[in-house]
Amino acid sequence: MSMKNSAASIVVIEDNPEVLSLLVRILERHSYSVHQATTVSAARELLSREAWDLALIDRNLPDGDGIALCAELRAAAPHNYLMMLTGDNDEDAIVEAFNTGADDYVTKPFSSSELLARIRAGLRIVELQKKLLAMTLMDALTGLSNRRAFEAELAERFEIARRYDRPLSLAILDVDHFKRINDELGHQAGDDVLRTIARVLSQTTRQSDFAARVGGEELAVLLSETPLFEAMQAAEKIRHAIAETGITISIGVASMPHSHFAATEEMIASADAALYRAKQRGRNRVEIERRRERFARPAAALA
Ligand code: GH3
Ligand code: MG
Ligand code: MG
Ligand code: MG
Repeated sequence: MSMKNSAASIVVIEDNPEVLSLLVRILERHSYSVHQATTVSAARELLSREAWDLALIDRNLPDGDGIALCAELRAAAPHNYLMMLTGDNDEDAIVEAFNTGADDYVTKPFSSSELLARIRAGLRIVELQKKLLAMTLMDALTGLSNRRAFEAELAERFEIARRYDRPLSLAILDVDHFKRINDELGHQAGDDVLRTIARVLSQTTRQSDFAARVGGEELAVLLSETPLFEAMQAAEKIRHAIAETGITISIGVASMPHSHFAATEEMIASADAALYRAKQRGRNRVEIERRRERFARPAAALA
């Protein structure tokens, strides 16, 4: 999402047609993307459907109170900016609005230049919050997603794959003898290697794949709509592309519906076990999980 004025999305919730068209005109003239609703229920529907940054909310609406809507939106959209714009300038109403979730409160009649200045100030906060949120999901060294982002993404994709019975694969990558690289060339060179691997990984994976740095020298790729055989081919392509740079990695792959995983932890454990085998069998190779049946075999049969 762009941080520019031109792309900021503002929702105007106002039942008075004159006020509504005036607001829309002012905002559009300042290049905001504007959506409008004239009732609480239409606003609810619109705000859950559209991506938006800031809402301008009237108090007296035909089917409800804008302050109550404000409280509702605060819970659903903690990072968006909520501005009351109402003729009600009663002190108790103002305090109530702020207490239940409003970020600003402007009374009618309003000055359009002051309103626009308040909107710009509000959008600065929205921007900052977006940047902070992005930082909590990004790995600073490589620019890839971090472990926290990976866990959230895996949970979401795993749920979708299970619910709709779609294939999903997970590849876990680990740099071979990385300790040696650090010991012989220094920690800085080690960091450069990780950045190179991240770049190659981004270049060799699809837009719909999700790559992350999940540990010191461990990375993971989620491949949606990708069954085991295709995931192996993708992993082999990644392994080969990285080997071309002079460093090697080992990869473990787990896949559903090839295996039945009850939870994401099982899927990770399976890819980890495959990775461990890849290391044991000489490194610079891809190994797949052993198939997991829906029912575990008796312990004796495993020995
Ligand atoms: P293997 O092939 O079995 O994976 O051997 P390895 O040496 O890669 O594995 P090991 O787990 O023994 O060592 C991983 C090393 O990765 C340990 C640590 O020095 C290094 N490492 C972890 N995170 C970072 C990092 O952010 N930067 C750098 N430069 N090194 C890191
Ligand atoms: Mg009204
Ligand atoms: Mg490791
Ligand atoms: Mg390693």
